[in-house]
Amino acid sequence: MKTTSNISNLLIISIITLFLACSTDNESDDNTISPITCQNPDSAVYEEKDGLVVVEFESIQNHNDWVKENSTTGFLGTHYLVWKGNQFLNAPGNGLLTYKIKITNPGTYRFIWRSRVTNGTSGSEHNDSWLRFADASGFYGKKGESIVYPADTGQSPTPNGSSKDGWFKIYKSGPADQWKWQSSTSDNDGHDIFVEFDTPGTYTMEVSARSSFHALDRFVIFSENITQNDAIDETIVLSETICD
Ligand SMILES: [Ca+2]
Repeated sequence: MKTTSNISNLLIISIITLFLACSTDNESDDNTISPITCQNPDSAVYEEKDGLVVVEFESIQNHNDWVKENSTTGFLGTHYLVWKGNQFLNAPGNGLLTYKIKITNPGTYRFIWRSRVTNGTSGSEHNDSWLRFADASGFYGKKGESIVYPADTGQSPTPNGSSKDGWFKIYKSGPADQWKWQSSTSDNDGHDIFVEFDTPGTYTMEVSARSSFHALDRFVIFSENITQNDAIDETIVLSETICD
């Protein structure tokens, strides 16, 4: 009996601990929501709400050799992530960041990140990283009527410049010393990035290192009923995290 009782107590304590770990209300007075710490870092999921996903890059628990910094001013949230390792100009998948996104409103969404160059004065160096949505129904670049698909997915055409294994090289243009909302693919022919989610479910967004000193601050994924200006509004409420 005593052993059974001890086991019961342990079970209850475990359940309460799990409940607290997953249900803590971290919303503060401003627009930020502190990231929930899931016992299994891979179980954190960002929830789409009303066609919008807004995530601080630094909110991920496992940032896999990206440096979490706050020394370059003008970032949003508490930090940004910057890659200071080797460059992987034609080798996506290194320094992998994985963000799980729970979609409840299927449809076509646009993707934009806020990033900047943190080394030197050239706006066209240290200005890109890799992006992939491998399990989405569609992932492509669009400029007017022109559509490009990531390489090695059996689709064509593919973008100018680097693309490999379903990954797009995503770059920003403009001055080096400014944070900017821009995600373009196809060199010298910038196409905007779109993702299609045909059914409700949890999808995986992956980012990996390409150019050193490219810093990632925040990303948004937004449906066609939301304007870009509304999506990138810096006072917008961040997506909630759950431990799935
Ligand atoms: Ca940030």
